[in-house]
Amino acid sequence: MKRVVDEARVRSALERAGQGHVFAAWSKLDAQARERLITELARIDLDLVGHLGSLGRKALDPHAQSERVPQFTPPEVVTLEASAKAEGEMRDARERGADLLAHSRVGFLLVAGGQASRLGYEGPKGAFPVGPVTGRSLFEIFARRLIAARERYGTRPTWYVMTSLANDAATRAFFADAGWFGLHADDVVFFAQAMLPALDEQGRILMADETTPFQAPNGHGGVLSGLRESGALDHAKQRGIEVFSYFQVDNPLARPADPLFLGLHAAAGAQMSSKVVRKRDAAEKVGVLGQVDGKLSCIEYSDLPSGLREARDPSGELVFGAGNIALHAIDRTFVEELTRDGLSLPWHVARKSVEALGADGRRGKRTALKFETFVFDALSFAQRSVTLEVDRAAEFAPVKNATGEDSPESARAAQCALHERWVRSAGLALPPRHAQGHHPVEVDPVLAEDVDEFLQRAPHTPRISHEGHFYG
Ligand code: UD2
Repeated sequence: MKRVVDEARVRSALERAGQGHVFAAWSKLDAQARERLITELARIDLDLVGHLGSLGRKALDPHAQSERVPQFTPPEVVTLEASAKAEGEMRDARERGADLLAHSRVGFLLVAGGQASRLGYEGPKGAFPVGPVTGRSLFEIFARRLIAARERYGTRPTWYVMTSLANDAATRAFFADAGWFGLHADDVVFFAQAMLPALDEQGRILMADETTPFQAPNGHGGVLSGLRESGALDHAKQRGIEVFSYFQVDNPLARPADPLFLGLHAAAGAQMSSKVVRKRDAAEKVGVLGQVDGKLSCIEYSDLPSGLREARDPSGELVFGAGNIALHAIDRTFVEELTRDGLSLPWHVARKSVEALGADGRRGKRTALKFETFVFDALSFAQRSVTLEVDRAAEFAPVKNATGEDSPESARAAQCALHERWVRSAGLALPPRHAQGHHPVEVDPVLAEDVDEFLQRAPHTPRISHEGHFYG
């Protein structure tokens, strides 16, 4: 009885919203399939869908594009040169960051809800094997970095892992099978980000099949509301966490327990800070940090006018060269403020080709509009922020594509190149070069996270295998 009432309510709401087509197959469905469809549809926020539909139409309409080009200015960056000069200041910041880590004031926040479509990998992206000698997964490498923090600072790291509906169960199972990589199960907190229906070019809900609306994760900006809605934000507060160290699942060189960055952020009284690397060249497709109409933002590659993209300062450096590597320090209280009355980050629309039902009811390639919010859009709400430039070779080797640039192969080569330098500095022997040109060496983060630690920590006898030399 109850379901019939719900069905009538859901149906009339969808019809009023101009979305009645989702019932196209109704007469062919059995009772169970009808139940499934109604349950799925009842979850959709139709006001939001209406809003996104009009945003989508605007994004597709060439006449509706913004008439005014915003004012772009470069950000203030703590550069590598400046940090070398201000040695005392950096030492103080490092101590402050170490103190935060030692008192378990830092929560590690990984976003792993993406769909890894460019990589073309079936499982959760974090399960992808990327350790050049050990074949360790991205998740395991990150876990080793948290264990390194536990050992260095005598702390108890809490790790928040954002998944999405598509990979939540597989991610949890991967961690459980691996015994949480040596962390306490209690200290790893999973939460799934929200999903949103994808729309066609007319703003109608796309159907993946006759009973399932096509859904996609709501972007990494969903981490902020996800923290609150899942209870993870309260959990962090109860644990005395003051700042989240945010990182993305695709970068095996990400160093979420970096005392310098965390200390600079805290010393500046910042709400949200970022690490950047100097862009390889003007054409590199990463977002850059910059001021947009006086507000700090990350400017996506396609949004920066080409003249500014190429512009260089008198020393020959790119004016907009602070490439975003998606490592942020975000205060817990800042997340609380931002999400208190419902978060309103701007929506970004992407046009993608997906397998879905067409107006004829047949499955095939369809154009979908997907809607996402981006975490870095929260930067413009921060009163204070630190932008720290770091060495790309030491901190950024993302796995994005199946081959070529930013692929598993380039990420493995970058890890080897970094560790090769440490091994050379210690005057140790290297294994023969790999067919791809690098010496296959890998250093466990628990042994060393930089060259100084590598030089300090003995003994240095690698485990030698067919795959290369492993120091751990
Ligand atoms: C991102 C940045 C780019 C640059 C680059 C550095 C955006 C839009 N662009 O490019 O400026 O900084 O990274 O590596 O971010 N994710 C979720 N849920 C989602 C979508 C993504 O958890 O709904 C995660 C995903 O699992 C991954 C990360 O966010 O860890 C990056 O997502 P992406 O691959 O869409 O971003 P990308 O590579 O286009």
